[in-house]
Amino acid sequence: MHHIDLHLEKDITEANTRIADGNRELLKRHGVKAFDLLGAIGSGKTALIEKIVPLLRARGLAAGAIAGDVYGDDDFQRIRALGIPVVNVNTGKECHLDAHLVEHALHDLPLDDIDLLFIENVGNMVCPTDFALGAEKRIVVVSSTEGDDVVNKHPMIFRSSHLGVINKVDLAPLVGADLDRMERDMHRYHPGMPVFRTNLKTGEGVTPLLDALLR
Ligand SMILES: Nc1nc2c(ncn2[C@@H]2O[C@H](COP(=O)(O)OP(=O)(O)O)[C@@H](O)[C@H]2O)c(=O)[nH]1
Ligand SMILES: [Mg+2]
Repeated sequence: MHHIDLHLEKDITEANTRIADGNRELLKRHGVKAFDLLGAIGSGKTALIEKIVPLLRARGLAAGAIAGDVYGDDDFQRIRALGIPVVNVNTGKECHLDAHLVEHALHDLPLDDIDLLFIENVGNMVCPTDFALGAEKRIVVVSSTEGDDVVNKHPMIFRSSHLGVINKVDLAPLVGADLDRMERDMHRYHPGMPVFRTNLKTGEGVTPLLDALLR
């Protein structure tokens, strides 16, 4: 990369970080705990929201969401069907959300009525890494069907996340994925990171993850 491109990139991420800090303060003022959901297309980010919201409700906690996608409102519709406040954000050509887009979405949400906010990022394991949104924690979701070498190929996203989810454990035998290898790779890139194994079709494994989110 050219010298000038590197400077431009640094300016953009620094401006983003300033806005993310503002988002973090806004969320804190309203008592909202926010999570940035990262992972490839189809890893199970929306399914995680679908399984977690009823469990939260049973504990008397209210959820909200921001659905980030390049185009369309498929995820937005699925999340809205859960009966929680949700805002759709289309990035157009960008492969990640940024703090500015999230700032706008936050203004359209009833923050005082929300305890936990899930920000579903655009499906991608590279682009979102450098763009903080102001969330308290990042959850990275991978699935067995992406191949058990998927973690090894994407060090940065695991270094910048706080919780790991290995999803589609039911399909691991069908695709021959070694889940232990995936977990080992996560811990190699991020020692000590809590890792949860889930089947988000059935909801298996979601309660321990939820307990970790609420800690
Ligand atoms: N068999 C199985 N399918 C799953 C599981 N989790 C998600 N899916 C399916 O995988 C597809 C992609 O899930 P989705 O939540 O939309 O992924 P996203 O793109 O990360 O939001 C959907 O058809 C889900 O029903 C799982 O644990 N097992
Ligand atoms: Mg989705």
